[in-house]
Amino acid sequence: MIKSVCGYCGVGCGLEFDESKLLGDVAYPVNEGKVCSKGVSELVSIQTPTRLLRPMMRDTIDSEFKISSWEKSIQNIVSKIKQSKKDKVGFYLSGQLLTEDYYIANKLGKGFLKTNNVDTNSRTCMSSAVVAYKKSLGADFVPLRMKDINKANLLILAGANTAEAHVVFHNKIKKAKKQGLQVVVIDPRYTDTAKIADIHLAVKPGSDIDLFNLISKRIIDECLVDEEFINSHVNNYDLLVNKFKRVPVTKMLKRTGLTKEEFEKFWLLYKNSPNIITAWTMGLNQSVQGVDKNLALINTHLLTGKIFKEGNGPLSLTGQPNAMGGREVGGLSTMLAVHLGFDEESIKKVEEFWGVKGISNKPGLTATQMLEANLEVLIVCHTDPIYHLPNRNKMEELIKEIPLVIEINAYENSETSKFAHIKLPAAPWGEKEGTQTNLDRTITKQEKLTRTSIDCKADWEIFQLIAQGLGFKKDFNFSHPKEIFEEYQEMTKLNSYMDIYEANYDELNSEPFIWGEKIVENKEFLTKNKKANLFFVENKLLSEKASLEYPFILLTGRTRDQWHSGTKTNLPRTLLKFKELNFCEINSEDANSLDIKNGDEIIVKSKRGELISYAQVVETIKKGTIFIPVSNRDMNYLTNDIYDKESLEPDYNHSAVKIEKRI
Ligand SMILES: Nc1nc2c(c(=O)[nH]1)N[C@H]1C(S)=C(S)[C@@H](COP(=O)(O)OP(=O)(O)OC[C@H]3O[C@@H](n4cnc5c(=O)[nH]c(N)nc54)[C@H](O)[C@@H]3O)O[C@H]1N2
Ligand SMILES: Nc1nc2c(c(=O)[nH]1)N[C@H]1C(S)=C(S)[C@@H](COP(=O)(O)OP(=O)(O)OC[C@H]3O[C@@H](n4cnc5c(=O)[nH]c(N)nc54)[C@H](O)[C@@H]3O)O[C@H]1N2
Ligand code: SF4
Ligand SMILES: [Mo]
Repeated sequence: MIKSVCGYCGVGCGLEFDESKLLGDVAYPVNEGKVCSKGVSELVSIQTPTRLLRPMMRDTIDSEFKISSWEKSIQNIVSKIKQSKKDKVGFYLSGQLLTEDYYIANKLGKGFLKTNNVDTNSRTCMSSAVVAYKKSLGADFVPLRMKDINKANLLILAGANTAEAHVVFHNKIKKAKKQGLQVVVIDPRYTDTAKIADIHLAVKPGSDIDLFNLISKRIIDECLVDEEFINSHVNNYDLLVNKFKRVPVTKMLKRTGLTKEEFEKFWLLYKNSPNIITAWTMGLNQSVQGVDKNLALINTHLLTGKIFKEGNGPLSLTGQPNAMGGREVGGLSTMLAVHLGFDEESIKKVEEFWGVKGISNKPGLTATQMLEANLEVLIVCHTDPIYHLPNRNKMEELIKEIPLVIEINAYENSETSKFAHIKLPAAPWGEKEGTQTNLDRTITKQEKLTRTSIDCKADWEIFQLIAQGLGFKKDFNFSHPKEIFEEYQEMTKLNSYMDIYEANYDELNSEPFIWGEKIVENKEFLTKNKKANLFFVENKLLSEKASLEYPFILLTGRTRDQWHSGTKTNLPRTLLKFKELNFCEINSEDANSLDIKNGDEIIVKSKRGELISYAQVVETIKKGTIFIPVSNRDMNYLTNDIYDKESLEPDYNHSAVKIEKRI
């Protein structure tokens, strides 16, 4: 029997591989044997005809791909990189890569090529949470664990649909409910998660800052502030209190769309709950004010001292399996490595560690900026930007201008592949090994369960080949992921609070390592003066507004059995098709007024583009709002490319659209 870990979502469930079957690992602390449909079918998806199995090349994106060799493909990439200015090379990575892949790509990009253009699709996902945690707590650090829900009295889920997106965690919530946990869901839709809630607050899209500010206001007004905690652990309290004296309470409540009664019922539960966890995901992060939404939420925990205390805290639910590991390595263009920034001291430490000189102190391009930066070479690995970036028509035009687009993928049918010149075949889950960190700092190991397909390579090996081609053989001479992990572990010693060097690679698949527990025990924030920061934020109403021409607000999100673009889950031979792939939820009153019936073919249009879908007439979504699942690969023809000014995360969730019945 081999133990491994699921490579889909941020929960990170332990799996056991027994006689060609995958089961949940009963002894594994994260999931105790539970697993969802995606986890158990990991192996099915590597046996599909849509795998990319050979390197492919073509001169222009209008010609056909031809099979190439590794040697020739790498040579082409290397010579183009050599001819290019280093700030015209971009590495577009993914929160689904393993830590070792990230480490090699980051070391090559920032350390040896001297370009900080190393970023990841986490930019479209968690970057608002990263920035907010850093601003308020001093570091990108999740201050509690999933199991804390067993000690909490109240769990607030804001813009998070755990029933579909963090399935095994959702199971744990249901179990904790039986022990008395109360659940509040804040979501414009009555989701499957809302069904288990004691209170569902169907807020208007984009109004979360108002709601969290209303909570903070009441905490202050009703003297529920933990003054002792504030005095010794929190900055900016007086400033915040002064600001809150003048907030327009009635207007704020009106913007949330909630009635006074709804808010008061929630407030009663809130103020009578000794231990509170607030968890959030894309409903807050993917916003033009994503960072502010996070800060408004974190404020409520700092004011009440409900943090660094069992059963309490602001819990960012990371989506991808190793977005956390990637962030720990430093795979964002706005950081250097191991949570260090681009200050002189950090650069010096990292230069010494890697034995290089001249690391740039300028933050690199974010994933959301790369296509607009006239790059000469773009290397995309384990992600599909043309599928996932907003305003797709514009992105398609931009990527066409890049002279060399390299795509490293385990499957051949991504949307980005339509714009690639070179495709390199990666070994997927099960054909390789390496480590990942789940959403609550648990470091685990994926195990190799079957032989690597003949011409495929692990992602780190591919980056290493490029590095070697560029002449950096001595520093990129790893023969096994364990060696990379151990070099990375050494590097974590450069950062005083990272204790990842204490983990033991060989044991990780059965005994995961939880890093940062000392920070929690010591209750020490990671800011300069060891105190957390409060920030006053206001809803600036920056999202696109519904208008007479485009009267609906579009929400997009997950369904339980599909994984994003579906290269691994939308397969003819699997059972992973319980829900339709292409539907559009619309409120029954809205549908009536447009004479749209269930199942009707519709065209959804925004100022930027359009797509075809099928109406699902429901009562579970707010009037004026529609929902399209991310399994509709065309969703981003509609979405707006405006970004949070600090995190550069897109405002995916709030684009104005109209609907026409297709005749
Ligand atoms: N409108 C809208 N847009 C969104 C979102 C939204 O909610 N709404 N969500 C955003 C978020 S949060 C995210 S995380 C992104 C996700 O968007 P993407 O990351 O683009 O989506 P995936 O389909 O997960 O892409 C993963 C790719 O990796 C490939 N792959 C699988 N295994 C391997 C492997 O082992 N190695 C390599 N090299 N490749 C492999 C898959 O075939 C696939 O093409 O989308 C973002 N875009
Ligand atoms: N099955 C499955 N699971 C996944 C994934 C997958 O592709 N498939 N992807 C993984 C990834 S990368 C991610 S990032 C996570 C995402 O995990 P979630 O964020 O939980 O998933 P979404 O479906 O995007 O849910 C966002 C919710 O926010 C709500 N929402 C939209 N606008 C607002 C708003 O203004 N305010 C509030 N309060 N709510 C709002 C939406 O209605 C939706 O229910 O899922 C992970 N898990
Ligand atoms: S909940 Fe997430 S980690 Fe667990 S089996 Fe499902 S997809 Fe995998
Ligand atoms: Mo994500």
